Amino acid sequence: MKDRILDANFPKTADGRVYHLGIRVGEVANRIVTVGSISRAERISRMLDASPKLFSLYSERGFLTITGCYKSVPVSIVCIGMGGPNADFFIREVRECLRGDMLVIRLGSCGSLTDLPVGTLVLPASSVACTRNLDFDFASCDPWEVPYRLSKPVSADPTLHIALRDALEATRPPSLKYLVVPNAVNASTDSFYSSQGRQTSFQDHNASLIDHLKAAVSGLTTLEMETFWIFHLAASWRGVKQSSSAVNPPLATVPVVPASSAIPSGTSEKVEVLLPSLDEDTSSRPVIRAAAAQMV
Ligand code: R1P
Repeated sequence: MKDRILDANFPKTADGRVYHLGIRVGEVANRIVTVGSISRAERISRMLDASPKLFSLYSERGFLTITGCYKSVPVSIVCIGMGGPNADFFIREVRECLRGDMLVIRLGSCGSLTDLPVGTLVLPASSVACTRNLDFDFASCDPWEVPYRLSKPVSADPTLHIALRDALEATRPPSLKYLVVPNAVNASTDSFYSSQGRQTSFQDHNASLIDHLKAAVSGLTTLEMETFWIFHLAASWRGVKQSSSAVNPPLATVPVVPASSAIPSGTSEKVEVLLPSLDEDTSSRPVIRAAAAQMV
């Protein structure tokens, strides 16, 4: 990667590549499935059309972008690893490489706070963030601060949430045992350990955290580490007006593969998410639409 930085606000290489994902305009599609692991990305990418040849770039910062077509509709699979900071790199840098609408579905694994069976596919309609309060004195226990903070909820894009729900319900074969649970509430955390209530050798003051979360957030179903930040950035993008070159294909079609190792191999399903054209009026402001499907 050439490393001449042209703009300190949005660093790119001299040949126009964003600095961490390593991609540039033309290498990522408006419709994106984002995942956390390389093997999941590669497994999904095997469902893409044989032609045209897939574009694949594994950046030196560990992001993998695979772009191709599914039933002739351009789709990218982007592996972002784990956590809010990586989600932030992903949303901002992909947005910089696109014109028109950006549609993101995160397909990930999660912890369950209810008695849903392993293998259930949960679709959060909203997410809160549960984060470690760095002003709390974790060594001596601070009477003036709480150890964890809970944000207000941010919603998934309702159009994409409903399209994903309907597509999953319509294509789920009866032989598959897993449930699809829409309209759930998710909590994204800033640690797999402390802010998810795990007891380790650190003084995390989190023994009652899960009970507190369940009492404080009605409908809370899942815990993971990225969805809140994706929803939050989608909702806060200010957008720009774009020219008539920013026309999207009328349908979004994505393959979905169960993410959990609890799902027997060979049960992958292709799920078509059909959306109305979101940007037919090209004078309208483009949007970022984000939804998530998480396998318990
Ligand atoms: C932690 O093991 C990781 O698993 C979950 C969490 O959000 C976190 O990223 O999601 P993925 O399986 O999608 O990575």
